[in-house]
Amino acid sequence: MGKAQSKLSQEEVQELQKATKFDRKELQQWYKDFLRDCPSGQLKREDFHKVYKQFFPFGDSSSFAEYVFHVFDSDRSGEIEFREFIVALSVTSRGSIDDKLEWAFQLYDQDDDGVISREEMLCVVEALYKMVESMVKLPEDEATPEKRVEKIFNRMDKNQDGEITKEEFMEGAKNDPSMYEALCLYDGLV
Ligand SMILES: [Ca+2]
Repeated sequence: MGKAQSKLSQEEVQELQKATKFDRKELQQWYKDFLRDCPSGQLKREDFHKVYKQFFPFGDSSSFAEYVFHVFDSDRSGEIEFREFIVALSVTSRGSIDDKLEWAFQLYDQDDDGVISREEMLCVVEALYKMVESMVKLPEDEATPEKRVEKIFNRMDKNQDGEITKEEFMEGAKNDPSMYEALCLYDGLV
């Protein structure tokens, strides 16, 4: 996106219309709001963390916010540019089930190697629990992060090799609404 100009150019709008489910007017409005909050045109890591703190004042949101930040920051520049912001927002607010699952997969697959290991999932679930546990009542079989990860792996890791591939992830979540709920953490969290 480069320098923060006050409006999106014609080409930028056209390009973002292709990349998102927002129309021209919505894009310009979001851009205006984004610039008001981030005059430099980039959303910084600390500010992203602050937003989570506001929403989850009773828990520790720092680790979870970092995982979500990592997904937003798709070019790994350490800051969220408007394009990254609006593309992620489009997926989380208007995306199809597949879009949302792809997004959730990226959240868990922290090293981007195309599979989710137990450790990766445990890190994200631990971060989630630290953030929300004072606010939600968890069922007995999800009482700890370990239990929840066990439950997810038991259902999704079909060949039991200790890793969940994208196919296993997409299929498992689509065939089991409770898994979809459990995995698409961002519903209301992003
Ligand atoms: Ca970036």
